Amino acid sequence: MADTMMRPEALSKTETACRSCGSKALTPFLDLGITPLADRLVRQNDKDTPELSFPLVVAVCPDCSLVQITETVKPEILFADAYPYYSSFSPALMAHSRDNVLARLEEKPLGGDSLVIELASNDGYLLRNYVEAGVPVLGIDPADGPAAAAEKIGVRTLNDFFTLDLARKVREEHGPADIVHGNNVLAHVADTNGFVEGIRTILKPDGVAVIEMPYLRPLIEHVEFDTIYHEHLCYFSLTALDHLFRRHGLYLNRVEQLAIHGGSLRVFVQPFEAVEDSVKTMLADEKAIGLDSPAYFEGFSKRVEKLRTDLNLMITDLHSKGYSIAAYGAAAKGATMLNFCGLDTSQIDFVVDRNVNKQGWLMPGAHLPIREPEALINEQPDYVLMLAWNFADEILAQQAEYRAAGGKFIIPVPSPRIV
Ligand code: DWN
Repeated sequence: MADTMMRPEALSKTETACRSCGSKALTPFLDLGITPLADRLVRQNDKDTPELSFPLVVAVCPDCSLVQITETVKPEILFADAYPYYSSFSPALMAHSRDNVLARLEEKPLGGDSLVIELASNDGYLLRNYVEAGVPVLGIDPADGPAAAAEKIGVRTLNDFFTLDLARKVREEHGPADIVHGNNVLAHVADTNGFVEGIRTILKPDGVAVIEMPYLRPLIEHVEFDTIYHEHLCYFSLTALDHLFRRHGLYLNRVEQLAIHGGSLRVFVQPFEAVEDSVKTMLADEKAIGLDSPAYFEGFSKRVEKLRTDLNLMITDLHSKGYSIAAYGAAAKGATMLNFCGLDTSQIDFVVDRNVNKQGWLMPGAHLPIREPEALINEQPDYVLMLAWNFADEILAQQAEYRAAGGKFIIPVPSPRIV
């Protein structure tokens, strides 16, 4: 292990059983090495301190099809107080969330005696829309900063991890919920089964849980390997989700495919079975391509290695010709991209990000200094590596001035290309 890395055994556990069904037949298919924590930004004066780093190996369960990483890092390490992710920094995500709430309000008449709960409610980015509609809400989020920001805008928030114990307390003290939202959280929890049982615990018998998560199929098809990091323990297919929810008396009755985050699913889960065609069709499609079996994942690591080779060739060629290179998006996925491809300040001068809570810090591992987006205009680097490629359209539009002055973006997935 590089002397910049430190792996205290007590802070993580290597799993040998499937996180969902407990199978011992986990089949590894991708090894991204021992890497620092993608969201654990580094303070300037800590840059010479060895960073916490852990194995990042991806495996598939042949029994329930769940794709998962095999190392579980303690949550208190992963989601430390300085956890800098604030959803409200993305206008696209805010619009996406507002549309979600408006659609729910269309489908289900809610009023003053209703309750909507969001798990991992962050800074109130989604529940604020229910508050505006006069619907009582309860946010649950372990990150101090975002939870405090939510309270400031009138979103009542429990600053805690959602567990089965907390679910029982919430049901007792706040009552069951008509709607439970959970966006990009199911993949983050170490106790997957306890979390799902907790969802069932806080749902009304006629309630619905509306859960969003990145979808495994585009991850594999578009080589979105950088969305793999220690905070994301699971990578879901509909087949694996169906097994998981049914184990807890919850039924995946409806599914929508979404473009956000490189391709996501929005699943509608209820305590009664009423499975719609959207689910039957997607399950059949997954079976038809073999997404439910380990053979589908053979060869993925070769495609990831080819992306790394191609990106390194492009960056090295540009750099050797004297072009200046920066990056956009101090995203968790950016840390995986940089560290797996071995990119750092020897080729890339800095990264910009609109999240003011990230500016002034360094990216994990690569130690790119995080600056404000205006630095692209002020310094006009020749190229910018788009680490937050899932928001490429929004960012390219936002950076029209930089591009008009001749600046070019490198989009790394599914294969590196210059726009
Ligand atoms: O599950 C998760 C995914 C869904 O979101 C979380 N664990 C963390 C997060 O992953 P990420 O860090 O890769 O997040 P994003 O939202 O894909 O990263 C976007 C980054 O780019 C953020 O730091 C915000 C920034 N940004 C920006 O600087 N200007 C984003 C937009 C849209 C912009 O215009």
